[in-house]
Amino acid sequence: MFKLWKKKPQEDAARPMPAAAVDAPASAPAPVPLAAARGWRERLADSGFARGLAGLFSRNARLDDALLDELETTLISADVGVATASALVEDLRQRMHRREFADADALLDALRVALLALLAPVARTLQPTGASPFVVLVVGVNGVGKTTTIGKLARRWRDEGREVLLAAGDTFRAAAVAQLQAWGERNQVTVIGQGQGADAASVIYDALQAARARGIDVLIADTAGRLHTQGGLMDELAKIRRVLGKLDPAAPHEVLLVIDGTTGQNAISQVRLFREAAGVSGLVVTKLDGSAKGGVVFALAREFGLPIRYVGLGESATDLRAFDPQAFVDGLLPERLGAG
Ligand SMILES: Nc1nc2c(ncn2[C@@H]2O[C@H](COP(=O)(O)OP(=O)(O)OP(=O)(O)O)[C@@H](O)[C@H]2O)c(=O)[nH]1
Ligand SMILES: [Mg+2]
Repeated sequence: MFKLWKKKPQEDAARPMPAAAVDAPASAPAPVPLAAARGWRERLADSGFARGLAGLFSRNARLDDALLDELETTLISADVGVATASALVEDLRQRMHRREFADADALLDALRVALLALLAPVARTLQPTGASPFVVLVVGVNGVGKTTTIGKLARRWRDEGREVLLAAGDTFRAAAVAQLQAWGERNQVTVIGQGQGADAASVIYDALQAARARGIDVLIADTAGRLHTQGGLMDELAKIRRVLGKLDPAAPHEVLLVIDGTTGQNAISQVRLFREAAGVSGLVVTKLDGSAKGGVVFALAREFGLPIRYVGLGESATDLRAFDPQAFVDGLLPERLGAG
């Protein structure tokens, strides 16, 4: 969906820029209820993790060292990371040798418990309360799903009865403002922007002032995608933080780093560098539906312990889920083996 906003530089240049503040029309179509969203297992079934494990256990359900060797390889190829995969499998191997598992089903259960234990410390949901407005700054490398995530968050929080305002802090591309505006219109949420070439920090500062004046509950600020290796652009994030701090020393109350679930181990260096430059307080892992391998979530959990706030399981408004380790792990692992 929303391919309209895929990057087309020639069109960007020609697109007229919106006025300073664009109020959404009241006649937008009624939203689909969040309850209509499809299940985690269905969305995660194509991931490298789910396919790898399903294949492994259906081929080789005998409990032996070969199964554990293959399990380790499968976890590593699903982006879990060498250190995490080895630690998980070594523990299972010792327990197998102590005859703790009656069969491969019992091993699968133990793997499920171990994976859940890895995720438990990072399953901390985001409640945009305790400040008014609660300011969320969204950062990340190019194309990871920042703007889409903001659209989905706006929808979620508006559905919860909060007043939401969006700041079009991606001033690099003309289409970036229009893309945010489209999400705003769809969800009856106002977008504050100044258009291409404006100073991102000043757009977001203005938006915070407007949010205060209007009694807004949550302000979500978009930013341009940037490579974590681009020092100058990373400095811009520090400037945005400083400028917001002039209006509210506690703002931003949350800095969400969006990670593309298909990036693999590069996600680790993204978190490291964005955390230094922008003080990341939570992660969103997108695109876990489709071709993602899925294992990077475990690598991130083990490496950083940063809360994983949400995961993206598709492109539409209802496809952003509060991170639920149980649903996630159950979606990745095969169901019991006995039946098959
Ligand atoms: N399948 C899938 N696609 C997603 C998800 N989240 C975002 N996308 C798609 O990823 C593409 C890029 O999303 P954007 O939201 O524009 O990404 P961005 O980080 O704002 O990009 P820049 O502003 O250019 O840095 C779009 O086609 C989105 O529809 C997801 O959870 N699943
Ligand atoms: Mg964007």
